[in-house]
Amino acid sequence: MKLRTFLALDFPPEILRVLTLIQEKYKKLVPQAKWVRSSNIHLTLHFLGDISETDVALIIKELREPLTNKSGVLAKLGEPGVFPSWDNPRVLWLSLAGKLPPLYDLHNVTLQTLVKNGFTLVKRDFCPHITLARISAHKRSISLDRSVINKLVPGKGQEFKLDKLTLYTSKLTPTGPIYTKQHTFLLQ
Ligand code: 3AM
Repeated sequence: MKLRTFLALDFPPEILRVLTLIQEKYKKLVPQAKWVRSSNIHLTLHFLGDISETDVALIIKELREPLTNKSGVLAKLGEPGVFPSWDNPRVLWLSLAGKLPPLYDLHNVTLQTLVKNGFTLVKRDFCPHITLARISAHKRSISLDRSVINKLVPGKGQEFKLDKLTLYTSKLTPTGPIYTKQHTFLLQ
């Protein structure tokens, strides 16, 4: 059986609550969007696609050593953004702010381990983002006013630590994806 797999950083519960409040504010502006439920919010580092159970176990084994004593990421919530463009938004997200070099380091270290073990990854520049909502391609295209969306983000906010890196598998269902934690690596 193949497992749809990705590697992501988990947010502390207090930040998930802040993200839910931000989603509530946005809901009035973008009623047609599908909102990511708080238990499903994370920061994706790598999407591996469908891989075997043996490969899931191999990744957990191979990441253990490079992640030993790795620093977590001290971050703040950043600004809102969309993929692919404000004229045709499909994904509404928040960026991360703060001291981000450890985040890029984690991205690189995990990338090198995955590539060394023969995994194929989507070749995109790493654009760290927290997906808040998705607008289905079946829905009529809408345009979002960047300045209005920007106004709803609460100031700079508190600093928090991302110190849990989890290998997830994801089952797609008509009511949304079901994510299962396969293993969590604790960072310093
Ligand atoms: O919620 P985010 O954006 O952080 O977008 C998907 C999600 O990340 C991404 O993997 C995470 C868990 O589903 N994802 C899904 N399909 C993808 C693909 N084909 C993908 N990323 C790249 N390529």
